Amino acid sequence: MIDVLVTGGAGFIGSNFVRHALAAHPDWRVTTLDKLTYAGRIETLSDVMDHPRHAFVRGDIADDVVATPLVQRSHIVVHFAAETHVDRSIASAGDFIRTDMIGTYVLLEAARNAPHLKRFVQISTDEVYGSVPEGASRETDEIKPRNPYSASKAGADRLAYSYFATYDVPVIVTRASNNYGPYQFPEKIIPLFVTNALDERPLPLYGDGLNVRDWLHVMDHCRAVDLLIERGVNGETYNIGGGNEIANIDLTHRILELTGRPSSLIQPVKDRPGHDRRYALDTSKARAHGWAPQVDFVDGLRETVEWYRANQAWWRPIKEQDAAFRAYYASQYGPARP
Ligand code: NAD
Ligand code: TDX
Repeated sequence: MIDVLVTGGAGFIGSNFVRHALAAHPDWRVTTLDKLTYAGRIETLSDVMDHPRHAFVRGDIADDVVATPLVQRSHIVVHFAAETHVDRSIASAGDFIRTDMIGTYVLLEAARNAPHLKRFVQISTDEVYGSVPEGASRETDEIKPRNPYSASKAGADRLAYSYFATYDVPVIVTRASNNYGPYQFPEKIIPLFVTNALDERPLPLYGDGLNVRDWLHVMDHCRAVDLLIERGVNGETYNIGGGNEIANIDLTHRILELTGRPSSLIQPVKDRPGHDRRYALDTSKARAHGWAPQVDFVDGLRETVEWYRANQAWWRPIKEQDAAFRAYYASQYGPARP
């Protein structure tokens, strides 16, 4: 059996990866290590909690007593755990430094002495390149992160590389574009706007709405990571993008169409400070290894809206009963309607 440690497996992408891994690899034994912060939920993994090849450990990646033995018994580490929301990093950066940088350092230190380790996947982000006014970022481009989230991710991204260059830890780094799909926490634009639209609540669009993101279906991301575990080259970095660039205002109109709601729900609000205008990735390197996104954005967005419509039992408790979420929402957007 191959022992695979997935950090952050109770979050959005990590949970989709755990399900994918268990289904695609009968010889993988998967351990999820997750602190269950506000963004991690045990309900997100409910269908695999009793799976015979899956174990769940609640713990902090920055706690070496918990994290080190888990890394040291693994053949593969896929490191998703992070603080991930740009707006929260702007409000308060401390947890981003602690988890994204120090937590990654703890895992990498453990990886230095892991006897069976074949692969350490550092899940990074297209945000490390900073705003890209034109063209598409290549892996060799300079990194210019511009907010505390992307700066902490850039630190982790390069720290992981340094552990390859210095200590031969078998690291690959992946930089994905904006993900969408089931189980995304309802503070990111797509789940926030879909769930607000379903409830006929305002959609708070930042600035002029012309910022562009490149959307990648979460399962296309999971398939890319899986393939690069097999075929990636240690020390290399791989961009993973969906090739679906769209301005936020156009995305918002599509969500309104799919939910059957009027454009009067759009509420222009103050812009995000330092708001990156555009991200875009050149993905030819990952494609040369045989990966290509499979999910068409029109279908993927429609299915995602349907998922949120059908799975209200997953997101309503967060939006309606979680005091911390409601406090965050009020501080970011003003008081929510009761
Ligand atoms: P998420 O916020 O949905 O999930 C993060 C998970 O990490 C949660 O389950 C949380 O409980 C856990 N976690 C946080 N701090 C932890 C700690 N100290 N110890 C253990 N667990 C901890 O995030 P996501 O959107 O699934 O992102 C996963 C990874 O992918 C992150 O590294 C993120 O930077 C990267 N990424 C995300 C996107 C995107 O569009 N969502 C795009 C590119 C890269
Ligand atoms: O209420 C909102 N209104 C709005 O206009 C929110 C939450 C967002 N936006 C805009 C800001 C961005 O231009 O939508 C765009 C997407 O915002 P987010 O969903 O917050 O994602 P982003 O900041 O692009 O970062 C995401 O992609 C890269 C993930 O959160 C990161 O973890 C990932 O690395």
